[in-house]
Amino acid sequence: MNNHRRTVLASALAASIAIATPLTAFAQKKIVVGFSQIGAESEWRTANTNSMKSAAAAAGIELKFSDAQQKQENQIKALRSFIAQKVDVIALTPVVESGWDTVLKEIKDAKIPLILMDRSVDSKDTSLYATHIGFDFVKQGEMAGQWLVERAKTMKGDINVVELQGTVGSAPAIDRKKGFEDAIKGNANIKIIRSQTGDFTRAKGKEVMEAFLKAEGKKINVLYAHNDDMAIGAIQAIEEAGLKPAKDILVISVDGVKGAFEAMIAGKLNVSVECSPLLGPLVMATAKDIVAGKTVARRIIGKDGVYPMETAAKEFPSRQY
Ligand code: GYE
Repeated sequence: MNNHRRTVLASALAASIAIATPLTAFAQKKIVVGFSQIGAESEWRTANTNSMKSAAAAAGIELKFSDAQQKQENQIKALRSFIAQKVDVIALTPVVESGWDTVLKEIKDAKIPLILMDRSVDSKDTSLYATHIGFDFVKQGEMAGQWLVERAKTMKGDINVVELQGTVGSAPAIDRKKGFEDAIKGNANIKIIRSQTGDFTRAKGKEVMEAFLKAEGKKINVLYAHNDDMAIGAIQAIEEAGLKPAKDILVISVDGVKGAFEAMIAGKLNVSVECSPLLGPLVMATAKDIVAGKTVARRIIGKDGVYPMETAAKEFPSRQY
């Protein structure tokens, strides 16, 4: 390129910048949200991640997504990197409830608004986050327990329950356990004879159910799983042990994912308590409100409900996740 052409191009470029600058100055800056997700342990989690990503795209928000592979330390690292990048809003789904105070204080000091999504923290200082968009996990456990209390009216003798807990120390595992126990409390014949974590995964749910079956065999009347994936894994273990899930052993779980509806339609799962993972649109709308300086609700509760197997076929076509 000769010198003359270079000069012409350079001045054309300068002119276009001069024209472009005042225009873009009025255009709205894209909101950047840093999102620390737990991982991909369940069908629920995958639906939740997809909901966050598609809602961000639809809202014109840039989402910085970080997968913690179930480790709190990875989440803390991701949060610190969001602070360093000066994102506009941080969204966090804390894998466990405890141990967040220090990093949440760092986020607050950096003046970055924080949205807790799905799971909660046990921090006493609620000023550390702008809002918690999540669920009443105790209520979900109660709904599961109430279903069993009703069903128990048609059963005789002791009702022995085995429980597959979610991730140790996580809000849904702690609260779904408590809610279920509260609901069955007045029924002396309903007993939880074994309770262990299955990490919210199919593989671990199957493995732990195999151990339960080995130890307790035909004494088991009911399985209560804190999520559908563990229930689906356990159903396989029940079948491999030559027993009929939902008949020889009643199966109760939480989430309401497609896999659970399929299992209910196949007559292998008795009931699933819904906990909708489709929080993305709500999170993005809230992030926009926060950036716009609007006051947002401190607590927003997602959709829940109870779906017994009898309703599954009718409901299935309209399920969104
Ligand atoms: O029930 C389970 C997932 O935190 C509500 O996490 C969520 C739970 C959900 O892995 O399937």
